[in-house]
Amino acid sequence: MSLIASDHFRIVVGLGKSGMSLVRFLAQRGVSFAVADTRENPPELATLRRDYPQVEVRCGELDVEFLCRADELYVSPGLALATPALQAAAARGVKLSGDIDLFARNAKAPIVAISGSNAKSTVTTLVGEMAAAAGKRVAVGGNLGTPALDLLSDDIELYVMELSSFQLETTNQLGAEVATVLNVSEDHMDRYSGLPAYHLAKHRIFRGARQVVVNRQDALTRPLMSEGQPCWTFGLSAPDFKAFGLREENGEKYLAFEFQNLMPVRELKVRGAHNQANALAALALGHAVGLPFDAMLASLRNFTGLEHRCQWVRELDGVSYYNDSKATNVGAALAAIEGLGMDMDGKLILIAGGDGKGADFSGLRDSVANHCRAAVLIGRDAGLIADALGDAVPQVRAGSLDEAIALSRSLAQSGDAVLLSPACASFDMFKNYEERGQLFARAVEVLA
Ligand code: N21
Repeated sequence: MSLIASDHFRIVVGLGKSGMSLVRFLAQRGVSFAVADTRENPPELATLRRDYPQVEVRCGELDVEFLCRADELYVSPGLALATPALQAAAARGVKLSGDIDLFARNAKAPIVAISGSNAKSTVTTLVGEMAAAAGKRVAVGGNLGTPALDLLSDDIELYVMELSSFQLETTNQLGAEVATVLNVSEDHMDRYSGLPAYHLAKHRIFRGARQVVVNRQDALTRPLMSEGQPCWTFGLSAPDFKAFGLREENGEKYLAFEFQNLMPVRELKVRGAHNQANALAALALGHAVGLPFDAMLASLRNFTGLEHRCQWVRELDGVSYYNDSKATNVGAALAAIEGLGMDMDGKLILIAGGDGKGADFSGLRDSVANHCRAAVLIGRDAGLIADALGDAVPQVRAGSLDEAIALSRSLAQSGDAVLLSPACASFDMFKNYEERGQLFARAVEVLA
């Protein structure tokens, strides 16, 4: 049974992947709706016209009068809520919502909700694998993989959802069983007025949450809580009550819960302090929804990391090549530079650049100075990164990814690693970060 009254009219604004999932959901439930997109030829238009020829579609500049025919707009994460036509409709009483709001209203199983500037895909995947290992019928998706509405099914016992700040902006009530913002560092400054607005969007994930998980090392992840609301924490320090962290015993580091060691850190197949924090965050979330430790630890032991996330590609002439195309902001690139840099004797050749989304790149400078031999800069904002790095390391500009790889190869010495960790979105040169990563890996694999 749908919770939507069928005498209402809705408009799906933005016809991307989640827009199409909204179309399928609304059509299936007999809700009357139309579709709008600011682009003349949105990506899913052909699919829509083929599968739903009766649905009215308006492409091009948004028409406020048209939008005001709806009582609710489902706004795409690709469209800024500040768009004047959306604000005008809202001022005239039209409700702004999104696919996650609709998902939350219709989900009948507990939701684990995960946001953050970085590592949300990794932690979401981990919690999903932990739940599956524990024998739960689990659905995993949202910002990664399958759009939220396509996951809805009465068979599902647990939803594990990755949610972006853009998705959360249009989410009025989530009501997660447990919610977390893993970390907050600057991103998407082309869409937000500053860090406060971005932070505010992310913290909507806590609306109606029964339990929360907090990062002890990042105060910006801490929500306002009601008295008695269960709060679990994670961090690299030794854990106290209701906390996950690291403990050392006889020179061996352990993942630990409260005063109990769970597993030696060396049994993880993924390296670096940030990956230990990710494992601890996943344990905290899984524990909050009652997953047993044995299943969770087995999943952690098996996990080898995500595609395009600091992924080893090959070794050539004593130089390892890593694809970290998923690093679309400064915080992610820092985690990779620190994580890899700490672990090796040689130095890194960093390939960075692209669409910086208005970022301040000065945070890269110290880590690059400490761990890199050189920086090879690509894309639209190469100049901004060059200025921010200053004389931290020698730097060169490349006109293409292939040229960047060739230059990196010539700069690297045996024992070094070449790391594609752009700290930028890819949209100035590629379809998305996946394409950027695939082209990097392919080009590296065929080096003679
Ligand atoms: O892949 C990369 O290199 C960068 C990823 C980032 O920087 O984090 N992702 O900006 C936001 C929304 C992002 C990615 C996907 C989406 C959802 C879209 C849907 C509609 C994207 C754009 C639109 C555009 S809708 C409309 N008019 C990078 C438009 C619309 O122009 S992200 O967070 O009506 O997919």
